[in-house]
Amino acid sequence: MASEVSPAAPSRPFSDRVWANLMMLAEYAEPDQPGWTRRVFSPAYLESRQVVADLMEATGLEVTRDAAGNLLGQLAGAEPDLPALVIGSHTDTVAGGGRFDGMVGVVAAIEVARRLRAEGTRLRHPLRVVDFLGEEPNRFGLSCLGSRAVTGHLDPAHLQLRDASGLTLGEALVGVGGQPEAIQSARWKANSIHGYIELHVEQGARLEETGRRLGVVSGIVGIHRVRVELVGRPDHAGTTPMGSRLDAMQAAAQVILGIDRIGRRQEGAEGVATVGQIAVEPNSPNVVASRATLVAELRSLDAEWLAQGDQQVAAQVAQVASETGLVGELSWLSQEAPVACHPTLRRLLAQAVRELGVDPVELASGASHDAAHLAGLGPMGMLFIPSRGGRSHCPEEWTDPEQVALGTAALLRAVQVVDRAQL
Ligand code: HGY
Ligand code: MN
Ligand code: MN
Repeated sequence: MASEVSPAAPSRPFSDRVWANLMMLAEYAEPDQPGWTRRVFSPAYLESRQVVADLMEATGLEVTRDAAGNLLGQLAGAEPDLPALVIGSHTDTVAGGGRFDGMVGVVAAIEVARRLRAEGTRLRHPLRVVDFLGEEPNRFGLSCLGSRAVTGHLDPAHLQLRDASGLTLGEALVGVGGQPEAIQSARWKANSIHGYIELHVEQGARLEETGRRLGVVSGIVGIHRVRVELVGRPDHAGTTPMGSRLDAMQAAAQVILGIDRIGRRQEGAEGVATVGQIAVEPNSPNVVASRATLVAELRSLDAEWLAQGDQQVAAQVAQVASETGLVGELSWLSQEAPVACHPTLRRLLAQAVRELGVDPVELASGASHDAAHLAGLGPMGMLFIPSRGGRSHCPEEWTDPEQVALGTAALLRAVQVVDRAQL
């Protein structure tokens, strides 16, 4: 792990500096985890965020941390009474994650602020650069912590969520400089932003497949996450006849296949369904499993598809429980609706991209983002740069340096265009 802060020197060319900062940030990884893991609340995350704060400060931004642990850097505008134009993303990763998902948006946003200052360009609106706390799912079962908080949707009840060790989310927040008792102070007033623009890697292969270099996002999928508990009975795996078992592992296998089928149904609208997490007890080769806990998620751009999916998951679990004699329980961890990007902002982002001599493509996002929450506060738009092979949430996640540089240039142009626009 890197031990000292080394913001890349201001004299470096624009593209080199963004890349250098990205690679420098990647050094702050959890040593005992695969890939470039830097999960929210980990020591590596804490260290890396100090680096981000130092980068913001070195750029001349006024740096603050709010009660939700968000890191904010503000650049004054020429008309200080105008609402802020907000840019940013997140710097936490999934376990075994990569170096680009989230980080590109934060590092590029800082670079945009640096460029504006270096060129002596003063925006009309204040520019707010944000590194939102914990966008990825975490051990408390709630993602997008920081962006939920600024929209007022991180509730006292959420702060009582516990991890496996019994620690509450509120207690964990204290560890990253948050103040759970003052969580509502992190909330931004309605209509207090001019707009929000997030640059992100696509995490899919559309750009690469169509040979396009920049994408303007049309909308972001909704995600419904549900925890399924299947409770059976522990028994000796050698002496208990097959017909006398209450086997939670076997029931879990049926539920997993059932949820996969739900994702494969294509009735007009499309979606995906995934069981990406499972824990079994006692997790021993010679004991029939007594309990299985799965977390499944459904994603779609279609709210109706998601609503039907919820019902089908519930029916699936009920059927498996009744056929196997186990107890099956469901609890929805989150039900986020699909979100459309702001039409005017979409048009302006496309215009900004064209001004760079690049033809943008419009595409939907199958990944979710802090932007989906920010849409509740004002106009929201996103720019995508390519992900090699469409790979993401894995160590191989990759975007070429020139693509990162082009994305940063597009973000800068977009900020300048949107600053002057009436949204
Ligand atoms: O899960 C997502 O879509 C995002 O990468 N956090
Ligand atoms: Mn992600
Ligand atoms: Mn992300």
